[in-house]
Amino acid sequence: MELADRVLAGDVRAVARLMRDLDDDIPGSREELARLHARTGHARVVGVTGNPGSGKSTLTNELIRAHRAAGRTVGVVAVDPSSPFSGGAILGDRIRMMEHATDEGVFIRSLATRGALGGLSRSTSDVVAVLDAMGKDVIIVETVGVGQDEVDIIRLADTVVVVCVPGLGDEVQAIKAGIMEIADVFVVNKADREGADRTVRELEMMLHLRDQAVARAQAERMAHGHHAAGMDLAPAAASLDWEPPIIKTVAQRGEGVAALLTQVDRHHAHMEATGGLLARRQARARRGLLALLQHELMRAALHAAGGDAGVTAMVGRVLHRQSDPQSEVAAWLGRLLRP
Ligand SMILES: Nc1nc2c(ncn2[C@@H]2O[C@H](COP(=O)(O)OP(=O)(O)OP(=O)(O)O)[C@@H](O)[C@H]2O)c(=O)[nH]1
Ligand SMILES: [Mg+2]
Repeated sequence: MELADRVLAGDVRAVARLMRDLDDDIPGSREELARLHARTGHARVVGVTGNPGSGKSTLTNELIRAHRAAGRTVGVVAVDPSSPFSGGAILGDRIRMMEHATDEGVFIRSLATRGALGGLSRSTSDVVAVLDAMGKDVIIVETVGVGQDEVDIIRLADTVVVVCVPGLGDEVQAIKAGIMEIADVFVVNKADREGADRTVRELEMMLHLRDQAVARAQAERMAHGHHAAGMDLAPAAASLDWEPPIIKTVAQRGEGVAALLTQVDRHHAHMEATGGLLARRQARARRGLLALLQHELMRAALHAAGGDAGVTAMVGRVLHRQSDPQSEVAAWLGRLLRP
């Protein structure tokens, strides 16, 4: 039986093998993934993001438990960027999620940063696709919310949960930039600590400012009749028809997790009813297509250049003024398009 068929049959060893092959870019693994595509699109993808140590893994562990109690199967992708703050996170995640290791309804996969972060975003979407195809009802993607690359990863999700902790006004400021616009549900975890209510109020205030900014931007777009270009990669603007709820949790004790799950489910139902889910998945498919095209183009281009040695030869010619970059690239494109 082909690997893809074994994945569809729920064979966990085949699943692990395909994920590894995709990661290592083993020839044939992309074709296996392509064969799975028709069987994907059923899982709900939930992103859990927030600063290092905010309790994402502890919360994910509790979410797994709650989903399992509701009879849903769960896949988890824990993305560990090469952040100096989260050293050893993967080991920690393993330990924290150990209780689910023997549960057939749960599959957990950690991804470490290797090479470019753009690659990590592709690996993450590959893993999500495999988990989806093997029939997992819910897929949780845990990633540290710091840079643009992590924002790209979290945009794989249908629902984004942003985890904050009390007592860090600066932290709330820091998440404002990229993550704020993509948050569907806020969690103030470690609510057993002082200042949780103040953090809730700060978030409420920021949401209010955000609403005003979104309304202004929408009015401006209307006034200018602006339409997104076909290759536009910008995220869909936050919508005003969903007010992100703020949930206090003590993940360590499982407190507030039921309320969180209720809000995540409510968001999903809202997205389905309003067409937001389709729009988000459309944007995701577009990004995926373009990212794959870029990847394959670069691979083909490198091949057409004769590999690294060919590129080095071009660099030499440009460096020693025997040629210019424009002519080199024109000739290179010629070899790529008309081999
Ligand atoms: N007091 C308190 N501590 C918590 C709570 N939730 C998690 N922790 C602790 O916070 C620490 C970090 O928790 P993790 O779940 O590993 O946090 P994380 O966000 O996954 O961390 P990274 O993946 O390294 O970014 C651990 O020591 C947890 O036991 C909580 O509700 N209250
Ligand atoms: Mg973690």
